[in-house]
Amino acid sequence: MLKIWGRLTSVNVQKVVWCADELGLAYDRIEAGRDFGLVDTPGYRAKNPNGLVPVIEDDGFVLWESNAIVRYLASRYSEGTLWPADRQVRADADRWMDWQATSFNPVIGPAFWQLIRTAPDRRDAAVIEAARETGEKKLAILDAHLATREFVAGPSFTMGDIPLGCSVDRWYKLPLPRETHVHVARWYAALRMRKGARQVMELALA
Ligand SMILES: N[C@@H](CCC(=O)N[C@@H](CS)C(=O)NCC(=O)O)C(=O)O
Repeated sequence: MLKIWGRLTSVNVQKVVWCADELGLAYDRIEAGRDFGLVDTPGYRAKNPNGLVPVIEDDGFVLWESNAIVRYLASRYSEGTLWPADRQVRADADRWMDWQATSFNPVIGPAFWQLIRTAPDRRDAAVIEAARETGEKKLAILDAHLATREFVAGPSFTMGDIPLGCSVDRWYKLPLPRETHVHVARWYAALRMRKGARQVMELALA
């Protein structure tokens, strides 16, 4: 059976769990990271020398890096659906996965750390405001893209929606004033309806 190591409060673990749930895969999730520890043990480090979550093991194949895991699961278990058959549609999905990891997540990360993981008396309002402002600019890019398509890679839900869906979920749950991005809001509402997204969407930030 597929094994997933990682605590569900990690946005990167959320991607993998959502993908597995979306695919209807049976899996065993082992708590790891932060309060659960385990990531510094030799056994875990042998699987992931970075000591980070998530990690999966599928038929003896060990893989870390959340977006690589989503790609692997989609290509193995959902060819033609989550893993689009058309090369250009697949590249589009892929592009938004990279954008999530390299452009959007690094921008909203500081707001998350300040507002959720830092005691109120130690928060830096300037860091929060900078993250909010840049986050809104990034969301405007996604909003313009979603103005002409239902999901990030076209009319169908693909792997490309999962990492970004997890990050946008995090963004919407942060206690921040927000600008309206109607297309992002419509897309996010559609994601929230998906059975596979339930574990992620129902979770409070921690
Ligand atoms: N690029 C990696 C980043 C993994 C990562 O930073 N994981 C964080 C949680 S989101 C982690 O393991 N933090 C330490 C911990 O939970 O103990 C990925 O996408 O998988």
